[in-house]
Amino acid sequence: MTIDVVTIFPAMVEAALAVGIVGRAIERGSLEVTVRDLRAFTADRHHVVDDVPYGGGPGMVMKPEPIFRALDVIEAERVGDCHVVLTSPQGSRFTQEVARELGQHEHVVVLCGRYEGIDERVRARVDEELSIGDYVLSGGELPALVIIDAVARLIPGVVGDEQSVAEDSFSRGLLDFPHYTRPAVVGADRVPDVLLSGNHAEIRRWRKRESLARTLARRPDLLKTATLDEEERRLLAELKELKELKDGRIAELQNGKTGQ
Ligand code: 4FV
Repeated sequence: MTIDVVTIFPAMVEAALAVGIVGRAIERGSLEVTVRDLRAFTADRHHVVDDVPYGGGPGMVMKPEPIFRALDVIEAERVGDCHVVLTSPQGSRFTQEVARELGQHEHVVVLCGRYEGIDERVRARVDEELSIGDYVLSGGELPALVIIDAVARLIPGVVGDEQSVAEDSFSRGLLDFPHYTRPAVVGADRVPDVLLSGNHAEIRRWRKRESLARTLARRPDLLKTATLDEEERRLLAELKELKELKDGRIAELQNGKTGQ
């Protein structure tokens, strides 16, 4: 898989891609990432990439021609279909599922916006617009790095232990279970005994239960789409019952307090 990143801050992107799991994946050739400086595709001696907005208003807009030239060069270089992604708050939400789908493409190009955004005519060359969340950043580079990191982790061999990818949060649509490491005791905090038991069946069951409990408490929306096995469905039913009991008890106490 190749990923081309088009940005006016190549050093920012290169720095993040030089370290960690993604950095190692690129070193090993599991993933080829090429960072393109948008200014290299300008035709004027000041390498201008932005201009004032038609219709007035604050800020600047990214000019279309340098982006078109960059896409022309990249698409000419890459044999086969290039899937062009624009990172912007107007995009559809980036998720683990989208990361999986993006990983199916041979060539992905990520356009990083800056200023108020890009000239609307560029969108005719964009296959997919992605947002990493409902907030406004100063540039599309961080979203591009988020996307590259999530996609890279799904490439076989990039994350040391495949199992950990398979068990990753969201890979099965649930929040992750709690993790512990040495020492077993910190102050008054002990690691749950089950994790020290060596009983792997019990440990797996405990992790499933914790993952479900955390998802039920923090992201019940995820339970609608999560793929649960028989044991998880049973555990979830128990947890929901417990939760109803607890909520019922809390309501009683509150009514008791207000004397209703
Ligand atoms: C963004 C987001 C984001 C908007 C204007 C770049 C900035 C600037 N991209 N998810 N949230 N982009 O805020 O993807 O051009």
